[in-house]
Amino acid sequence: MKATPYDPHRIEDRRRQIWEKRGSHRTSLANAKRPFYVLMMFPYPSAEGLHVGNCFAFIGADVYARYMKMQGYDVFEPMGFDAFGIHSENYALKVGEHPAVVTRRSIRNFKENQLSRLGNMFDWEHSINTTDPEYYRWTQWLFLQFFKHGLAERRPGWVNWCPDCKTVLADSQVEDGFCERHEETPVVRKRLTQWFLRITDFADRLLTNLDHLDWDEEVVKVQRNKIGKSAGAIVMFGLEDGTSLDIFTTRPDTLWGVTFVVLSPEHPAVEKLTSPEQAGQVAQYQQDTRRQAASRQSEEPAELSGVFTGAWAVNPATKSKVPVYIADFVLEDYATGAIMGVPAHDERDYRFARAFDLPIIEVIAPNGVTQGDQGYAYTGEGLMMNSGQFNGTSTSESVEPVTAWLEKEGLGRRSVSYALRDWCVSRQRYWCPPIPLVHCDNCGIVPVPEDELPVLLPITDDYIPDGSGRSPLARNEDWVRTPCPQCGRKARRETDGTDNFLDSAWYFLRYPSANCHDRFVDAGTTGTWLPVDMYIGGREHAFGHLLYFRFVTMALSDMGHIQFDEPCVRMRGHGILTKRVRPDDPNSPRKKISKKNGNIVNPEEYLDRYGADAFRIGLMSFAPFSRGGGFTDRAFIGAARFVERVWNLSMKGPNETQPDHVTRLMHRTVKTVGEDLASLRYNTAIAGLMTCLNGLQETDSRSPWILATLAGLIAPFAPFVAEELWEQLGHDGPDATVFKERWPTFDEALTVSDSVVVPVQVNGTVRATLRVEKGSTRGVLKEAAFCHANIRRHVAGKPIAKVIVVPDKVVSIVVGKQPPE
Ligand code: ANZ
Ligand code: ZN
Ligand code: ZN
Repeated sequence: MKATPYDPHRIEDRRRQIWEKRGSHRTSLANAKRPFYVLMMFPYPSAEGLHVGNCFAFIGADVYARYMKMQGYDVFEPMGFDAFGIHSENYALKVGEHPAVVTRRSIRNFKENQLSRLGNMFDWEHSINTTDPEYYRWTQWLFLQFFKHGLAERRPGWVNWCPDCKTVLADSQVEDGFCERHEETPVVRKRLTQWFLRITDFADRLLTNLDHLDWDEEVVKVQRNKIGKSAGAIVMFGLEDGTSLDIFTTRPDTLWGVTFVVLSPEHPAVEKLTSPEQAGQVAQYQQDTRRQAASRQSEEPAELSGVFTGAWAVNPATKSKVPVYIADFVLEDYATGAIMGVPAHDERDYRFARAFDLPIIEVIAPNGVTQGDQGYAYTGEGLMMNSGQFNGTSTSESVEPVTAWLEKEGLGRRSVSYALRDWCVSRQRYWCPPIPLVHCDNCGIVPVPEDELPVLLPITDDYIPDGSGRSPLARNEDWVRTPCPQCGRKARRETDGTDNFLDSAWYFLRYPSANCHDRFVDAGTTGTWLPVDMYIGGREHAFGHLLYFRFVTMALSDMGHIQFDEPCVRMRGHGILTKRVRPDDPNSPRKKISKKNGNIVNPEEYLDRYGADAFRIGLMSFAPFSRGGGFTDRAFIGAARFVERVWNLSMKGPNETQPDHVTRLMHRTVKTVGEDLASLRYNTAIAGLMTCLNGLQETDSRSPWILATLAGLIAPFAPFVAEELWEQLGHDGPDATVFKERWPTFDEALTVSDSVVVPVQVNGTVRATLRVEKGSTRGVLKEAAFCHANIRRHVAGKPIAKVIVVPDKVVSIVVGKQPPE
């Protein structure tokens, strides 16, 4: 064997060619015995190129995929491009190029110059691009299935509107009331006719299924919160005109303490209720609150505002009349959009009552003793009082009997509310798949026949949004005018497109069927490969994408198109990378790596300098993969050194050296690194590999088994070098690869280190005993002896005359007399 110095680029180019030639990363989907689908969140192909955060996520997912492959699974690791949407479009508008042109160029750059260099097992034969008509044809088909099953509906609704994007935003694109892309631009609420997908129909199932999913805990927590299930009752408050108001409460047991009612400013009953004297003020207030950002959903204003409507409602329990207000802290689209005010026991209601000088009636008494007005609401437990036949009932068991009583008396009913809102999927932008519907004066809304899909997005230069609330496509008369598919008369196309979250809500279904042209998925392939076995991605998508794709899966399953109702068995979130804004200044704060923070990292630079293997190890070694952490150049220098040392040791070729303690070290490393890989603890795995390498180098242990095991251990992280070393070890057949069922095995009995007890003497007297690994060197023993507290005490201040170490037997220290002061 000819020893060559470590040259990452030569090694990686050669290996890449071999993989390419052999089709090593092409999964034979039809012949898989142990299918294992590893999915990672596909990127939007930005013009800036691949972000180092993407690299971190993709490499972390690939390390896992490669480990599973070495366990004997047929691993499918696809990659694609989420190329529709506002990101790509806004960039195109900025540089004045057509989005299609920009997108095509960005995808090519991502794929050819960047993704292909990471060393991932991407199966490019099963790639997708959401802007490809072959793909969005099925996105449109999907929309039609929802439409045909009554799960897509067009109705007016309050939507988040970014005046800069000039379009509707999804809730997940609004951050604290500002547009995620325009951080200076407050999102306004607009009432527009939009297309909604009825995700709320699935709220309960989306929630209960979470109990059985092996998903990232934090993501599950966010989903639970955002679905926000609340059990309570709807209470009917009578109005003067004989009708009644439905009010949702989680505390029907506080009904006797209600002293006012508040409606949201947009509540449909407001017009009818408002007295002529109050009409002016009410209208003014409605206008003022409408102009405010959607942020009122997230923050509680310090000052509560509101206006009296002039109307009164009847408390069904006490029959007393209470005033009806409107106020913007009551959300129009939550529960019934109306609340009953219980100032004695709800903090917000208390502040409202004090602001508007409304009575406060105590109905819950801690220990049965009334409190009087203490300057705040009593929200704790207690006994009901001033509540008729319920007096003395403990709050821990009061909700149920009060609800039963309301039902019996016909004054209310049990009810559950969800915080989850329907998904507004329509977008008034150009760069999205057109909704495949036609508006006909004669027939109403008519779907485009499925065999006429896709409705192609016309390639035109007239794509700039005008802020009218309508898509630029609406100006394209040639495109809009179309005969009605049903009656053939003149009709008009729907001009809204769909949210790009719809593209990404089903992409995982399409990868295995990427080459299936007559159906949205091939049933057989889908049966073999889905649901996804492991999904790795950012937790910031917990509420958006990760909920939508569960919903779409559930709906398709109910329609009978697929046989499972959850998209993936396991999901793990990864952390984010941070970096000092000024790398040379240790006081400079660490921030998420992003263009905005001015601490961008160009992955190509690192790939050029260190090669992909070291880039991968460096990226995976900063911090726990699931947490993320600080990016430093040092990690890459260390990683490159490590790979080089592995290379050099192996290049010396095998010898006969394999001491017992090294055997144990290897077995232990195989075990712990395997466990770390299975749990995505990559940084710990790398630390373990480094310790192992030190042990091998110290003893120059290079038995054939050691070298083969080492190649296997590093393979998930450093696939290029691992394959080369594997070949050097004699596996040079046409299909030889370290990845095929080659994860090293270990013997549990050999994973525990063999230890011995070594006495430490000072001037002939045993002063301590050390438990050390058998075969520990003189240096290790000496250091351990001098670290021992008792030994330190006995030698303190005295000159050391002699230290004799007999490995595995004894450490003997001879000290002189303490020198006089
Ligand atoms: C009276 C009451 C007394 C309430 C009390 C609470 C404590 P969650 O848990 O979030 O479901 N509420 C109902 N609809 C609302 C809306 N559209 N906008 C704002 N607040 C609304 O909260 C349910 C409680 O939030 C309901 O119970 C109602 O106030 C208020 F001591 O009714 B409660
Ligand atoms: Zn915006
Ligand atoms: Zn018609």
